[in-house]
Amino acid sequence: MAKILITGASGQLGSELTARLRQIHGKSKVIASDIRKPGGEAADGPFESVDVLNKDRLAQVVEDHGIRQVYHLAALLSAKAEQNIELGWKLNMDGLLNVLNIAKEQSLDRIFWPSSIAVFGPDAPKEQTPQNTALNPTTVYGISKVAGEQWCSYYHQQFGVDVRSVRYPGLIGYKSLPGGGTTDYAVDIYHKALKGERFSCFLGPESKLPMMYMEDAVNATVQLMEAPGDAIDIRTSYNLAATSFTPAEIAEAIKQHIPDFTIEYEPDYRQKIANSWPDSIDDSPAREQWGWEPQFTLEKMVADMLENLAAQLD
Ligand code: AKB
Repeated sequence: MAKILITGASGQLGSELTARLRQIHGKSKVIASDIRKPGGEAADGPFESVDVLNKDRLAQVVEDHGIRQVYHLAALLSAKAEQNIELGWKLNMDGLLNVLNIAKEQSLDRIFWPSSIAVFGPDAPKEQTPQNTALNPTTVYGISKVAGEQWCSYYHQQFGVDVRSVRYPGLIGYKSLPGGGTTDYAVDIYHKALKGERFSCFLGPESKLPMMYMEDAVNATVQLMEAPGDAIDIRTSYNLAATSFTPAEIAEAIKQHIPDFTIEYEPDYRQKIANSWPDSIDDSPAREQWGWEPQFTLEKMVADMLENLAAQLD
């Protein structure tokens, strides 16, 4: 197996994907990179300190390690990008263009880049949002994801770069904390519940959003990257779905395990971002073209999350 580079490897998805790809391909084949060192399982293996905005350094690391595939995850998420729109745009756009140009220049085999449900804005249907519909995002993060999708498609068409992408919903896992997203509440809630603390939610009780357990997200990513090229019809990014729930629904599911758990609602600026996103997603092209099928419902995810997080916090 040719070598893999992961950018943003210290982040919520990066740390889990690094661990999984090392299990599959071997530790020495998967190089983690970030501006900060990874913790947990992802710390166990080769690491390079790389700022994706420094193209020369990134290109050098790719060349020095004989990298053939890049999982480019370094980005600013929706809430953080809204608070620093210039950095959000610069990191999310220039970082991606650096990776795409290196892929072109060094004829890399395959690139993975995450898009998001944030590509959709208020003009898109809220329920079962289809793959192709009005996008018109109202966040800088969403704008950067729409532009990024178009760049991926362009580099594929013009230069033959084999770039693949999914539009992740909110991701929920126990191994690492997210940072700067609008869906982060759905991870923080478990930490508070297990500590016996009251949880203050920054979204209102009825804010329904598409969500996914980390194991499903990692499986989808690996499945897409292993699919034969002729199965990949969409070179912008695939809709991807597992479950959808509101803060009130996840709180209720947690109460089935921790009856004393209490939640209060104090919506802040992130409410506006959540309001602009879909409630649920139609991911039929991913299911039909490369066999995507999620394993985790809300109830299954809550049970697994509480069990694993409790063991970790012991
Ligand atoms: C965020 O909340 O910004 C992310 C996302 C949905 O892309 N989790």
